[in-house]
Amino acid sequence: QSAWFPRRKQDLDLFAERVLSYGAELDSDHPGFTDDTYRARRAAITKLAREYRTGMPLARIVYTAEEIATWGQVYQKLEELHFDKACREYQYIKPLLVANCGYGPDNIPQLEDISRFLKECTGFTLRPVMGLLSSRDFLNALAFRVFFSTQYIRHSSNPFYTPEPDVCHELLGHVPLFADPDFADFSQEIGLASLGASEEDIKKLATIYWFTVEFGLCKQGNGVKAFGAGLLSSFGELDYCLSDKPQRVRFDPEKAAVQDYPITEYQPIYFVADSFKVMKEQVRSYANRLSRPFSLRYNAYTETIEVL
Ligand code: H2B
Ligand code: FE
Repeated sequence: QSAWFPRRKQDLDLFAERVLSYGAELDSDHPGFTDDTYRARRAAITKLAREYRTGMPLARIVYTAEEIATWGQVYQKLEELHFDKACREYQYIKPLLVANCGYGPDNIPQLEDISRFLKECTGFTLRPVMGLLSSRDFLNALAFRVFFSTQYIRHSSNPFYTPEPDVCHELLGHVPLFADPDFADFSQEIGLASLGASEEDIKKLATIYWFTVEFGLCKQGNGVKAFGAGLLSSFGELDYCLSDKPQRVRFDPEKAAVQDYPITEYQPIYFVADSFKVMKEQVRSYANRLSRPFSLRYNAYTETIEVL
């Protein structure tokens, strides 16, 4: 039998402490580095993530007026942009999140409410995380339809910038599409492919994740719209990605898997998917071609991985 990987949803509890960066500690170039109140707040919220175990209700955070104001600024600015740049699936789901999960400019929604809603839509759930996980740990969770989400918000000094994921990125960028059945299937497909994968294949899958879940575009009618969370939660790049400046090519997992990309500037190249359904099939057959000495099946009743 090859390397260990999570077989049961509870196994994801083991990843909680394995954060690569940030979490409770902040780097010296972080906007909140010299703000002791912000650091204490982060420490309190990340402590709850560290203590979380599968099956527990997700802690409710009472956000401060300052935090809600930061959220409100981001929320309103993005809403204007989403109107003609976000894919139709996003536009369809957003009002459902307003109606069911407390989305709005004056309220930061609670992970618990979102997680329950997503569970009813597609079986996806959220769990809190302290900060960035390794690609392997992060992708492995998707096999169980679990998305690791941060629960703190960016520093108020710069509402339109964050060097790391925060609730604005997770809740406005990622969450809506996990309510879409094809997108959910697609995400789980990447997760299943990552279980017990070689380092080389993890890198490829993480790159596919980057060019789809984070920075993906898709065809829509005669046009092209954004569905990647990194785009949907970014003011500048959402405009830029659909302008005539970057290159746009049809999504092909073989190509996307080995495409170089910058992480601190706008992408020079984007991949355009035909649809979530097509993208899901493409990734499924790509994953089947990766070599692994076993095959897997997810048992949704027991929430376990069966190794065949
Ligand atoms: N960890 C966390 N907490 N959130 C992410 O969005 C994330 C991560 N993305 N680890 C991963 C890495 C992504 O960049 C790919 C899969 O490497
Ligand atoms: Fe993200």
